[in-house]
Amino acid sequence: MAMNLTRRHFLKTASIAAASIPLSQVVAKAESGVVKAPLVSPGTFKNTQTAVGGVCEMCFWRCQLVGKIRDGRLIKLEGNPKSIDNGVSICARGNAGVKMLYDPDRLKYPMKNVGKRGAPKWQRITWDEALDTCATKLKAIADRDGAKSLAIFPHGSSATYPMHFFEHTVGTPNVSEASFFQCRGIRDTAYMATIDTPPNEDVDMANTKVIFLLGCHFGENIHVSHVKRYLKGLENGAKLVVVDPRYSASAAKSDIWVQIRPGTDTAFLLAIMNYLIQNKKYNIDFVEEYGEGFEKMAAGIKGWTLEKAAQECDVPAAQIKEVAELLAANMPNVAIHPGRHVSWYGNDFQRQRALACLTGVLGAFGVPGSFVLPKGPKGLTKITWPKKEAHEESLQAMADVHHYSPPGTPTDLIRNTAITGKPYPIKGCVIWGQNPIQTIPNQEKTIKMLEQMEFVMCVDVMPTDITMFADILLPDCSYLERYDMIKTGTQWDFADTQQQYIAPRMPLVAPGFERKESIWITNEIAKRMGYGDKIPVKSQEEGVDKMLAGVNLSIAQIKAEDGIHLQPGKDPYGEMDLTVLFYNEELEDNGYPGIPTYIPVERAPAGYARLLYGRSPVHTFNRTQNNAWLMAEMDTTPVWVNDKLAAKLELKEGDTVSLVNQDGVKSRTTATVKVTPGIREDSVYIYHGFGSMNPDMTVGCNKGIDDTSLITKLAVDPETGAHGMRNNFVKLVKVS
Ligand SMILES: Nc1nc2c(c(=O)[nH]1)N[C@H]1C(S)=C(S)[C@@H](COP(=O)(O)OP(=O)(O)OC[C@H]3O[C@@H](n4cnc5c(=O)[nH]c(N)nc54)[C@H](O)[C@@H]3O)O[C@H]1N2
Ligand SMILES: Nc1nc2c(c(=O)[nH]1)N[C@H]1C(S)=C(S)[C@@H](COP(=O)(O)OP(=O)(O)OC[C@H]3O[C@@H](n4cnc5c(=O)[nH]c(N)nc54)[C@H](O)[C@@H]3O)O[C@H]1N2
Ligand code: SF4
Ligand SMILES: [Mo]
Repeated sequence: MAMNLTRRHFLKTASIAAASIPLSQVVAKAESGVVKAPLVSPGTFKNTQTAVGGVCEMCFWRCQLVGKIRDGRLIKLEGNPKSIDNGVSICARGNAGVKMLYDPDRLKYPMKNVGKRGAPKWQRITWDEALDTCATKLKAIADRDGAKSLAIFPHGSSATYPMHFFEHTVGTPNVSEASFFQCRGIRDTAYMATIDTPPNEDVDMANTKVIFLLGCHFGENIHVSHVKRYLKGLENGAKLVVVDPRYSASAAKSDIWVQIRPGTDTAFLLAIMNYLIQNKKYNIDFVEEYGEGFEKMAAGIKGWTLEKAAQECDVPAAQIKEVAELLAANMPNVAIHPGRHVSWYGNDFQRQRALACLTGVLGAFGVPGSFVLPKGPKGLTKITWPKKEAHEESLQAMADVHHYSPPGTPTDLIRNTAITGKPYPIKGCVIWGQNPIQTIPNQEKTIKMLEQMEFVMCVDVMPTDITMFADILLPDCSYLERYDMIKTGTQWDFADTQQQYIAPRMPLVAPGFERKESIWITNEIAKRMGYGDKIPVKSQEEGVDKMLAGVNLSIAQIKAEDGIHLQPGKDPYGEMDLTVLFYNEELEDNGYPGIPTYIPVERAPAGYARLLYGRSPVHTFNRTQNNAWLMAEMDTTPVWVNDKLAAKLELKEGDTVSLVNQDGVKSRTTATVKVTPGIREDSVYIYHGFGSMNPDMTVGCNKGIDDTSLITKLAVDPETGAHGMRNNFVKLVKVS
């Protein structure tokens, strides 16, 4: 019951986000942007024209761009001056999109693997042969064992259209998006179980009195308009609380840095709430009006004294009290950030519930500086594949053992089913814009799953670790070469929200070589599998136009408006339609704690340190590892080692080390030590995304250490089935 409600609501709200449905366009001859008079001074870029309508996808924030074009080539990217989101600013990765576009190692033609999976030998083939092979193999498997014998691993805007084809129309339930099961799915469903809406990251940092970050490290984690909000808040004098075992870029700017013992954050949050409640320093009016089950939670967390949490979290009780007092003094204008990458320890749903409850205890909803839900444009036409009845005997049913699973199927369930063949075989695999080797814990298991497949197809822009496992490898257009999803939103600082924006992605240059867009690829496979009559749109361009028609706009109109349509917006503040479930009975009915509850995790065994990882400011996961400009900035990850630990291990700054984890897995590559008091003694830290093994990445192969290779132990979050990745421990082995 709870599960159904949750899932239905999730899908309902997710469809708001699906206003940003990705669509790709058909032909290699896509129009190469709209060339107009320069919007901004070309400066030293002489003889250039400005193409508008770019939307970045070096990460998933989708900043709006213009491109400087000379002789048909893109030479520079800039923020679109018309943008009320990122404005003229883009980050290092956004800038380096030019290098990705023209990377000589990029995929250029359809290829067939005549070697082995994992040790490929590539042979160029025609699109016809590639599409025929993909369709024939996938259809044969589905005809024999049912659609449930196919799995799809999608990510990014080019993957949504094919994902809907395989999920809705072909009918496979085995769909696993990295953004849910390895990233923010837990956050979304935990907030839904508390306030019935997923949070996004729209917490109003620009206008707040206190910014509260738990494991978010802005400045290293970069989403331009979000970082602008954060910096504006700091400029305006907001106090900053950062809870992080590491002296992160945010910790460096903080007023209070809580150097917490990893995995214990829920205890910290419960102690803050308990202190506020016991001392009547919470938002009594708000709780009475909007809260449900408050007394039950208050009674249940009574044992969480400052002293008990101090011991568990290894931080001073006085510091926990200081944080609580700061929040109480400034409530309700406090910004409790909900986080984004929250799949940490397998106890994460409870921590996210605690964050949402803390927001409720402070009444920090709907007022300036608090949790707000900015009202963006509505009414874009949805484009989707027709739905087939779901299989009864499906993994989705198994996924419902995790009653608060985000949409799709937990990745590990797909892997287990594929490897054991139980309750059914999974023999065909489609990977579209995801790199499961680098981003899903336990590589050995992922490889086992791939090895037992009868057919694996992969659609990507670069040769990466996952593309080595494809039988057929197809070259996608990049985000700079295609029409695509529509980015919508409101003014970034909420100060002047009379404005909303609608910005569809338009190509800045024509696709090179034989690269094709995902709608074309999907439709050609669909026709060959016998679904030609179900195709919803013929091309990306047609799709974008159709979506825009819902709000009486068109591509032509948007081009005339320099790539971004602006319209009057709505006040983001004001009363919210809200109930805060401090105690959630449905959770309890499904066998989970009804109030937010701390579940301890294993500590590092003697001689080992916990492996922590996070964002590098100049890379996006693994996807930028072959980018020459970004690798010139940072081509390896240092290993952060606490100074006391380093002294014990006789390690010096700059020493070269390998890492060996608790299961004896040794990093394939090495990295150098950074000695610092800015990391706890029980942990080491590396940047995620390094250590690629594909030799076709001539810039990025074997640079730095791959964190995922050392994450062999998987923690499954019971409520969601998402994967905790920070329960692995490593030894440092000095390399002479
Ligand atoms: N160990 C570890 N694992 C993690 C994380 C971590 O910090 N550490 N972070 C987690 C998080 S928060 C997330 S969101 C996920 C991200 O997980 P992924 O999305 O798997 O991450 P990427 O490394 O970006 O891999 C994406 C793949 O898409 C390809 N690609 C890029 N652009 C396009 C395009 O336009 N079309 C197509 N078809 N392909 C394209 C890239 O070349 C790459 O092969 O990883 C999660 N996993
Ligand atoms: N430059 C850049 N920016 C990005 C991305 C990128 O790839 N590159 N990816 C984007 C995406 S998809 C996501 S999801 C976000 C992810 O960004 P975040 O949500 O900020 O997640 P991580 O980078 O994984 O966060 C790592 C931080 O958590 C801390 N930490 C580790 N263990 C614990 C713990 O037990 N408790 C606490 N309190 N802290 C802990 C680490 O020390 C580190 O500072 O970044 C987005 N922004
Ligand atoms: S934050 Fe940077 S990489 Fe991400 S979309 Fe914006 S400019 Fe691109
Ligand atoms: Mo993410």
